[in-house]
Amino acid sequence: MKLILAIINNDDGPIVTAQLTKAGIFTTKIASTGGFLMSGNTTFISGVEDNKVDEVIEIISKYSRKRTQSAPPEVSGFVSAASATFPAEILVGGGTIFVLNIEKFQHV
Ligand code: 2BA
Repeated sequence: MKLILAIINNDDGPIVTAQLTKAGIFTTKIASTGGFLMSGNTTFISGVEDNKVDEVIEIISKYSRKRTQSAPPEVSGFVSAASATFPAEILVGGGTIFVLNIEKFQHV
């Protein structure tokens, strides 16, 4: 069994939730904040059988769009100090997905 943690854009949260549920995947959504842009994103937690991992990744990939986001002034300042060629528009997403082994799962 695996634990999937997936961080996606808030705007894609509802469609990803709907599609995971439609596919019979149990999931928990957590409101999270990106450390770099300091803006809200959505983190999904799903415990799934090994043979479901690829399907979950496929759904998240399909419904999480890449988008550019303007860096807020504090990040732009850091960015331009770090490198003159770094854009103030930052490419975010689609999804950032981690797959972890589950040692034990109990639903009591
Ligand atoms: P944020 O940390 O707000 O990052 C937003 C976007 O800013 C990132 O998009 C990436 O394009 C850029 N970025 C992040 N950290 C950077 C840095 N130190 N220097 C330059 N650019 C940086 P994504 O890579 O698509 O990440 C979207 C969100 O996923 C992140 O929001 C964060 O909440 C999460 N994330 C991404 N990679 C992660 C990781 N290795 N561990 C934990 N969370 C991660």
